[in-house]
Amino acid sequence: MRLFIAIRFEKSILDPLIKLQDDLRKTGVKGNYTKHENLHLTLAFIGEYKDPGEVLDVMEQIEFTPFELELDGVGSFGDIFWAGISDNPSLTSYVKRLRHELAENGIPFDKKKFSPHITLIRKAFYKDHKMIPVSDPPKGRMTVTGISLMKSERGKNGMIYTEL
Ligand code: 2AM
Repeated sequence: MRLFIAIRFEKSILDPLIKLQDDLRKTGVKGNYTKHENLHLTLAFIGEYKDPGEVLDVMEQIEFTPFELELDGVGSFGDIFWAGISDNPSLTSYVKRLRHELAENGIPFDKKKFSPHITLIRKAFYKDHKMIPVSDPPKGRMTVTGISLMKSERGKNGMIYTEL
């Protein structure tokens, strides 16, 4: 089973992200737009793993206190276009403890540095321009009250993410 650990969003964050996607589509930005129900912030990518119960047990051991999450700007990694979030020590501290506990318990995960981003478009391109045009970056905030273990499967119409 392909697994990752993520924050799922409330309307206050989803709506501005969806509005930006709609605006970019209208402007003529092409690419593989993340479906609304798939928008999330990944904290750790585990990949193929046999036992999600074991991962949930580890997650339950980690102290968690609700914290605020706020959108902040947009950016790109190559042709991946994303929305960013404000500097967030509570999130950074949680991710550090999460990854430490995964490692301690022998659960594999992608060790790339944590660069919080919300992927909005893959293979994004806009005519012959280098930059994706954004005049009004999305704004929104929410209180994160829980962290989700997600399963990822390839469906007939793209990826299907299910919370476990
Ligand atoms: P991305 O949006 O930057 O591609 C499900 O694939 C989620 O896990 C996505 O948010 C994806 O990030 C993230 N992820 C992190 N590392 C990954 C990896 N090595 N392979 C696939 N997805 C990864």
